[in-house]
Amino acid sequence: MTHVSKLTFYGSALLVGAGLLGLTTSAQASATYPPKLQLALEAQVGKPLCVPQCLACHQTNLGGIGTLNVFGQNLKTYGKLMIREPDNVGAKVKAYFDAVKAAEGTGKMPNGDSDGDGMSDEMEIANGDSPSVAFPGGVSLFCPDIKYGCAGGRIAAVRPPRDGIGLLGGALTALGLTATRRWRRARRNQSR
Ligand SMILES: [Ca+2]
Repeated sequence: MTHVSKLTFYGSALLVGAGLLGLTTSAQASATYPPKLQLALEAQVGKPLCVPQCLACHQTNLGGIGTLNVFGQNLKTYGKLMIREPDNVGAKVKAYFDAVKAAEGTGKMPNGDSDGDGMSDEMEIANGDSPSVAFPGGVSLFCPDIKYGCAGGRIAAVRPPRDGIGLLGGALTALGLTATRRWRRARRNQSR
């Protein structure tokens, strides 16, 4: 690899790595939501729960705008739960389930069964199942990260994508920064 192409390669690695780290950071920007959601749902179902991941309300663990799953969309539509208001998660989650109870027997939305599989969101969450993925696909899907790390000997097949992207971003950024330092040192030595 020539000197110039080396610089281009390491520079690209730095940019891509920083970009991926930015992506990870933006996904984790709502890191306060999961524990707040855990408390709100525990109050709702009356039993201890895991800390739900972004998948609880989003289509992937990257989260982000425009990626709500059906349960997340129902929390937004009927509970008025919005982005960047973690302090209101408890009240908004309660508002959703209150709206579900108020609509019972009326045939009006919300019916409290986001994925339409006949089992209520509340019951699925209490069982650790996803309220967004119809039975049997959503069984034990509510806390996939927890299952990956410590599920009594059961290990999930793949690591959640957010971790992979974070590691890749960190590695590429480190590679780019190391190369930049080497290049500066080499230039300093040349100019002496
Ligand atoms: Ca359901």
